[in-house]
Amino acid sequence: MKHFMRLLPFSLILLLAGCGMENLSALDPRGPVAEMQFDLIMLSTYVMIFVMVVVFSIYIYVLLRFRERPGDTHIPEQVHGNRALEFIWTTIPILLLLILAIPNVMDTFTLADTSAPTEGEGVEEEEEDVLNVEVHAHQFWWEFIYPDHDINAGQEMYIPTDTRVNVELHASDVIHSFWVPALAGKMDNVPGIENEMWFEAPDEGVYFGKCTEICGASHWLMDFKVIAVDEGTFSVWAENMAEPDPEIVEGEGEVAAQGREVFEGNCINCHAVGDEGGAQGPNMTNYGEREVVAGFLDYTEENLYDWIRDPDALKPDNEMPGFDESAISDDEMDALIEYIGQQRVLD
Ligand SMILES: [Cu+2]
Repeated sequence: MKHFMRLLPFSLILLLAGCGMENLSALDPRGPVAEMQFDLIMLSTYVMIFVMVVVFSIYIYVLLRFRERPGDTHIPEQVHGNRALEFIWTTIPILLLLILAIPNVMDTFTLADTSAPTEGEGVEEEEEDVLNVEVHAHQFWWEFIYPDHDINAGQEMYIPTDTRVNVELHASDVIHSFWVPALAGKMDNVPGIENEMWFEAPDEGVYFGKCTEICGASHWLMDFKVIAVDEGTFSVWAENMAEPDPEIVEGEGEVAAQGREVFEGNCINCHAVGDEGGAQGPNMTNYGEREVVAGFLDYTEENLYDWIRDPDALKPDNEMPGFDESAISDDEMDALIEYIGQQRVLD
C-alpha cells in the first residue's frame, strides 16, 4: 500500500501526460467523421447536464420545502399516484431519448456507409477521389495495403488531405482495434471478419493512432501514424512506394551496398523493400523517413542497433528474432543501419 501511494502521483503524471499528446484526442476532432462523433458526445453531455440540473434542483427544493420543522407532530399526508406528474416524468425521458436517438441513428448510417460517394454529377470523378486502404493488424505492428496502388506499407499510413479514405480492417492473429482519435472513433480488427470504416483529414499533419484492444504483452507499444499530405506529395509517395528507386534499393555507396547484402542474408525473408521480400514484418521501403523505430523508440542508430540485436527486450513477445554478433557483426550492423537509413521515398 505504501508503494502504491508513492507511485500514485507518478502514475497520475503519466496519465495526464497522455492527455496532452498532440492529435491524440477525440475531443479535438479533425475531419467530418470525428466531428460528427464529437457532436454526438456533446449532445449527450448537454442532455445529461439538463437531467442533472433538473433532478438536483427538485431534490434540493424538496429537501428544504418539506423538511421537518420544530413542532411537527405527524407525518405529512401520504399520496399515491398523480396523473399529471406521472405523465410529465414519462414524457420528458421519451423526448430526451428521441433527441439522442434520432441524430445517433442518422449518423450511424452515414458512418457505416463505406460505399463510394455517388451524389452529384461527376460520379466517376468522385469515385477516383476515394482511397481504399486495408489495415492488417499484427502482434504488434500495423500493415497498410493500398490495393489500387500496389503498395504495402508498415506502421505509417499516408493519405491525401480532403480525400475520403475507405478502410477495411483485418487481423492476422488476435483481436486488435484501430483508433486514430482525431480522425475517427475506434473499430476492431477481428480475425476472419472484415470491418469497414471511413474518415477524411482536412489538414496536413501527423495523426497518432493506437491499438485499443488488449492484444498481448506489447499491446501498449502498438502505435502507428496516419500522415496526411497534399495530393502531389501523396502521388510521389505512392509511386515510389510501389516502385522504389533501384539504386536506393541496392544501396548507394559501398557501405550501404554491403548493408544490402546483410539485409538479403538476414532480413529479406520477413521484410520487403518495394515488393521484393517477405511480408512477415513491416515493409521497409520508407523506413529511413520514420521518426520511430519499432513504432515507439526514437529513430537513432543506437535504438535501431539495440532493436535488431534484441527486439524482445524492447517489445516483449513480438515475432522478430534477435540477431547477435555471431549472426550480424558490429561492422555489418553499421552497414545495415546505413542501408536502412537510405530507404526513403519522399526525397
Ligand atoms: Cu493491442
